[in-house]
Amino acid sequence: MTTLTFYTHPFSRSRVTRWMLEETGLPYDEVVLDFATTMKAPEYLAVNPMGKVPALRHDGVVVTENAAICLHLAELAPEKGLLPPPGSPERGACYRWVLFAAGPLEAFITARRHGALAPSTEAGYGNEADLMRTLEGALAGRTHLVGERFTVADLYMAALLGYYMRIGELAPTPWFEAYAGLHLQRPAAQRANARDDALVAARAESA
Ligand SMILES: N[C@@H](CCC(=O)N[C@@H](CS)C(=O)NCC(=O)O)C(=O)O
Repeated sequence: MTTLTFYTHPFSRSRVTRWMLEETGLPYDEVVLDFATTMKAPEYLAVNPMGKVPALRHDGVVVTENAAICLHLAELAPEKGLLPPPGSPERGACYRWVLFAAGPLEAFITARRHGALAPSTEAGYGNEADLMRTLEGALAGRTHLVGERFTVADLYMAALLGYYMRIGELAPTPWFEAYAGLHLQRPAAQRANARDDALVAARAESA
């Protein structure tokens, strides 16, 4: 039997992983860590030497990197159709958008937030105008990034866009709001958020 252990913190990118776990319907154990303490302790550094969350242990093998974890989970539940068939052009497009969000988009927003943008020809993220044109071209008037159904690409992109709009790092254009708003209403997203919100509340009470 498959065993999945999810290492997490409710105020982190792990919320994206939890949403994905909930979409798959697979059972999982969770280990909730604290920043700076248990996340940097030898026990957890043996799981992820980066001392960061999320991480997923799958039958004794560790997968880190949110995008890799989400793609892997999509493969573990093929009946949910969260990834198009292996080798199909649509599968390639899914990889494209998950990695575009996890790579250029995240890196650009983090660099800009900290006032450290690199020259656009060197940086994998290029520049803001090109990034926004690419995103708007993919999302304007559409509800799905790939084909006509919800995939892991929509999960990853909607989670990121929703978060960046909430913290004021992305202007809430009508396309972005409609797209993220639609997918964030999915029952699995709501279950995931409810679990993380409960973890936050429990910590506030015990503090
Ligand atoms: N590239 C990693 C980034 C993970 C990451 O930076 N996680 C943050 C939380 S959102 C973290 O664990 N920070 C704690 C620390 O670095 O001490 C991924 O995409 O999973």
